[in-house]
Amino acid sequence: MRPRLLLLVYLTLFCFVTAQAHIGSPDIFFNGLVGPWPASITIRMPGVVPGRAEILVQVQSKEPLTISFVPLAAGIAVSNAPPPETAQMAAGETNLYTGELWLMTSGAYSIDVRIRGKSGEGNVQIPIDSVATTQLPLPPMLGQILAVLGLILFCSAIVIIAAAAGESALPPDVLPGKTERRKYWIAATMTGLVLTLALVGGKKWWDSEEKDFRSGLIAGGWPDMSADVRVEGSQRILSLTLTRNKMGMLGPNDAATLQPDHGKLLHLFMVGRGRDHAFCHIHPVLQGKSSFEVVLPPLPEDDYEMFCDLTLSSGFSSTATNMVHLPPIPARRIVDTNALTADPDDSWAIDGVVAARESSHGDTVCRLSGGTQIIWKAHQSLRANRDAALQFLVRDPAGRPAKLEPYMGMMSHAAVVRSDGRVFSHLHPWGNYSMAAQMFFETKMSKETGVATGEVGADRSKLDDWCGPPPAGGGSSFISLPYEFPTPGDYRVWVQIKTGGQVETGVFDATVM
Ligand SMILES: [Cu+2]
Repeated sequence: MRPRLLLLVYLTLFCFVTAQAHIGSPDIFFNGLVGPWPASITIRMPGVVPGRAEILVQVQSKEPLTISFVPLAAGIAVSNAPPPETAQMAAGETNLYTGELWLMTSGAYSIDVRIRGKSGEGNVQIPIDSVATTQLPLPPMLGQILAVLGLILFCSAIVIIAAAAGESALPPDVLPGKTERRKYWIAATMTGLVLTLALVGGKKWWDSEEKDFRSGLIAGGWPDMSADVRVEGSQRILSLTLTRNKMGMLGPNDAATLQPDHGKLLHLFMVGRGRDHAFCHIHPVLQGKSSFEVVLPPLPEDDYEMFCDLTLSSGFSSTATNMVHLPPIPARRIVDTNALTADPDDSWAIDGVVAARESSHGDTVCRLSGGTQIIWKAHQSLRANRDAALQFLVRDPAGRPAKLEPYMGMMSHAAVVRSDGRVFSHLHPWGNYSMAAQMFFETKMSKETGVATGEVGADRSKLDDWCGPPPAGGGSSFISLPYEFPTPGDYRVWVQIKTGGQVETGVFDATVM
């Protein structure tokens, strides 16, 4: 069998859907400058390990470019990375390049995307995760073909060995006698028995291998996270404990080695299940070896879904999830001498914010209680796995374009949650990957090669406030978030911006077909 066909059979029989830092939303999107060129990059995850990731690069350039990709595994030296794959121009396109890369093992990877042209050269590290979560079923047709081929092999082996035992010593044109026929049948019976035993043993081995694989699969967020709320004085304090799960990827002391993302070890998003759909984006602080604590903002009593983004020291990023019930806000107003200090970057959206129902017929306006408006620009109907058209304009209470300020290093942070909680994604203008994981790979690259990512001809300073191409009348009040909704359904999108020193959260409801 040719190696490619063998690989295909292997993939079909024993491959698994990959997990991402985000939940139920595996593809990765990047928007930013690569060298001197503004580029939008999409990485479509293969869904299996090993598997082929598809990479699409849209570049704003009139000159011919050479675009290449290299998969860098976190645990492998950059000098041992495979040779780059060169992207091809997509048929009928003028600035869309596509290519594929094999991801051979589970773990943290970075895709090094490099663009070369007459006006310069630049590269970017886009981190991705590769972890098995689901076993793909064997297609019935392939199963039937393999069963028939197996039966042919089984019968052929018996016939060949029996013929060799009974007739191989006979001269040509001499018919087998009684002795030869007896030898023939004894050999056929023995071969049948041995092959049957081998098949039974093989089935047992296969079943145990499969059981082993299944026990390591993870269907949702990880690592395991337990949550507890206690009331101290006038504060409600949420404690989170991250523990080792079946993946064994987080040990009792590993919390201390989490990679800070925008300066925080954890980014916790809480979404109320009740009528109010209250929301917060807060940053629990490490207390001890694996526990984190945070003062809860004034969220109403309700059951809350938690989505907690973190990046491990291995460059692997993930989202831990759980539910928690918040008790009512304590009525007492006393001065707490031991009160826990809230992180100044904690933010929330509670009463006073009405979710704006997205419409593809025109702009969708979310009016915030202070008068600020976050406007989702008019776009085509939303479809799964198509550009989500998340482009927003912010206007101040007087209706003028608002001057946006960086909030934790970004011009915007956004959270996307499907109504059943099975899809969660954390977005920024640069993309939906972990910035901490990107930093991990950029550091690895510069340590091992002596060349920092983006140094080859790229003007990194331009990235600091790059938010995408602003529309007419936009400018610094405009945000573009590269993303595609992964599946049809009802979604809620929280868009966070900072203006006038105040973090504001716009809320939008959208139905994706
Ligand atoms: Cu963020």
